[in-house]
Amino acid sequence: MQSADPAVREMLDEARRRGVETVWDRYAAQLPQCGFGELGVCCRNCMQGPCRVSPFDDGPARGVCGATADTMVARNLVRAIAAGTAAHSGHAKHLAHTLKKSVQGKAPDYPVRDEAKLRAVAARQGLEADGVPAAELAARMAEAALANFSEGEEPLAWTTATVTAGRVQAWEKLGVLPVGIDSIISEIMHRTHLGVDADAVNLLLGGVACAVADYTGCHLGTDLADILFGTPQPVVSEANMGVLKADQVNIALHGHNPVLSEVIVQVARQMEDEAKAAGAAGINLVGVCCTGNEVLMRHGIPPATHSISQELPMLTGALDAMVVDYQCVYPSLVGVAECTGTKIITTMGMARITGATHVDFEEENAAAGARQIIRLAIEAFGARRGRPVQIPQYKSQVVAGFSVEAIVAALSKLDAADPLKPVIDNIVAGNIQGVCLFAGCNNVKVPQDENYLVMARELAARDVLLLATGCGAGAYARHGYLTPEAVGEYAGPGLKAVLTAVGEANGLGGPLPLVLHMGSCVDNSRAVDLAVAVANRLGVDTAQLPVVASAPEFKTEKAVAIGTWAVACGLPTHLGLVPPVLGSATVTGLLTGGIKDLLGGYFIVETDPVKAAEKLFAAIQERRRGLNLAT
Ligand code: SF4
Ligand code: MSK
Repeated sequence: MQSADPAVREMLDEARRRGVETVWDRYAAQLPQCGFGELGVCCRNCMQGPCRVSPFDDGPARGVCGATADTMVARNLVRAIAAGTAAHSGHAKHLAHTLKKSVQGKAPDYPVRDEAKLRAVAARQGLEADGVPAAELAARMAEAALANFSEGEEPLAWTTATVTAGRVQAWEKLGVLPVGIDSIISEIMHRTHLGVDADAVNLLLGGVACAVADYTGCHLGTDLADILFGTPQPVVSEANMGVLKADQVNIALHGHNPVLSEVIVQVARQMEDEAKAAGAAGINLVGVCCTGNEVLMRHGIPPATHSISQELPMLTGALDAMVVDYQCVYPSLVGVAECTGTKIITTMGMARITGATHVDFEEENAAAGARQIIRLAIEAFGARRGRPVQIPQYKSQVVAGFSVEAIVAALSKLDAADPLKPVIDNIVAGNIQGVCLFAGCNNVKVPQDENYLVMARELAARDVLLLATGCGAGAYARHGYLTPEAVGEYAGPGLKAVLTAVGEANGLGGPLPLVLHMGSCVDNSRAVDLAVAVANRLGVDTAQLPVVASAPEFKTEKAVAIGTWAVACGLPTHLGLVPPVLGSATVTGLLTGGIKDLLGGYFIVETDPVKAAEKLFAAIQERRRGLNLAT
């Protein structure tokens, strides 16, 4: 099975029928993939290479410069963390510059939409806010945010203000508190250059420091997006390819950064008449990947698909345009679009694809750029009239929008004075055994969504509260797990009672959804906020909580960075694929064992989703015992 999603399977049949190549075909063409690469024991870090080290005793044990398998594996891993950090923090920096342009009057389409969040973040970051007008405070916020990127003398303000005191101490002791996001990325590139750091343990500690910077970038990304565009609140929508509408101009918003997609959402509403004049019934925006998550969370825009199936909505014949910003956008989209008539529109100068239509998007002229993009889609709609359309009739109800603010507001209906008390009481009583955050992507090496679904069912039945972000949340959206109905099907009695009590206190007449959708990849920071709030309320560190994380189908370097900072935050963190580290027993041993003594968190590598759920539940039980809670 290539995918657990029936809409994806239907479109894969269509792709085969029409001879359209997809990610699964290209993966098959790559097999067998390089064994050295899979083990992490190849190196191209200088022009004397590429070098590879034999994992057995039948070949060279060192690269030309003398680098061992340990050095190569560690260097490769921490370079991946640096790349992931560059991506997340590049996204955050983009938002900081947008906020700065907004307050300078250079970006009129970006008012501060959430002054309450602006003031809350200012208070947390120690910015003087009393009596300061919102515009002035936003200017200070943009500067304070940007100050996290260059190299300072102190640990990053956004790091130390958002985690427990215990984490700050643990990271300080290990020397992994970064003093600049860009500077640690740069340092990693330096120390992984030929002839610099050749000690695997030291390299990995550098990787942890960079991952802490990645966490910081993610948190900045979430905070700034909320300030500019609003903090998500629960929203009802639908998900899967059945959300496409044959008689409308269908536009997919794909990538990560909401800077462009937010304006497209606003402008599309104003251009309905133009679409109707072209013969369409209206404009239908849909999401793909994390840009899709951003607009789902804030506007209820329905996601069509995620990650590895991103090529397939085009096969319906109904997708007029796919507008992309950056990250996780497959260059293959252009080839598929040639067969289907979809316009692929790139929008960022640093992320172009040969053969795509490029509209250079600038915050200064955001609405005009959005109009230009939507007009291209309306033109494509005109060109597709008369062509056959096959939209898979699959879609699921979705309840999303669970920011921490929204969760606390929902809980406050049970206890207005102490909103976290109901959660804590239920964790103590064992009605909620623990919490699992599902993060990460789909990966073509795993049947799409399958690991997510199996693990959610296994853990929910054991009364584990489930949170999700990124394409993991997308998987749950498409399969109906973000619904109250899924609680009845899969939740254990304790979890069901808690979700029902909160739902009913909020007038829903039933439970909250089985899985709480917290947002995009950067919004994993929201889950940390929740864990930190609970830890602080209990007077413990996050490394003691019965909270675990899982990336069952991870793919990107960003996911490697997130997994590493989840471990740094003290969480047992599951990986559903084997990362390229097995070529070094030292690195493998440290990541899955030794690091626990240093950080509390550690990696659990398990490709079988049933066993993975068992191992995560065992980790939750261990934490419960540590807190003297009943197991
Ligand atoms: Fe080979 Fe060393 Fe150069 Fe890597 S850095 S390619 S191991 S010589
Ligand atoms: S989009 S990073 S495939 S979650 Fe955030 Fe999805 Fe992973 Fe990209």
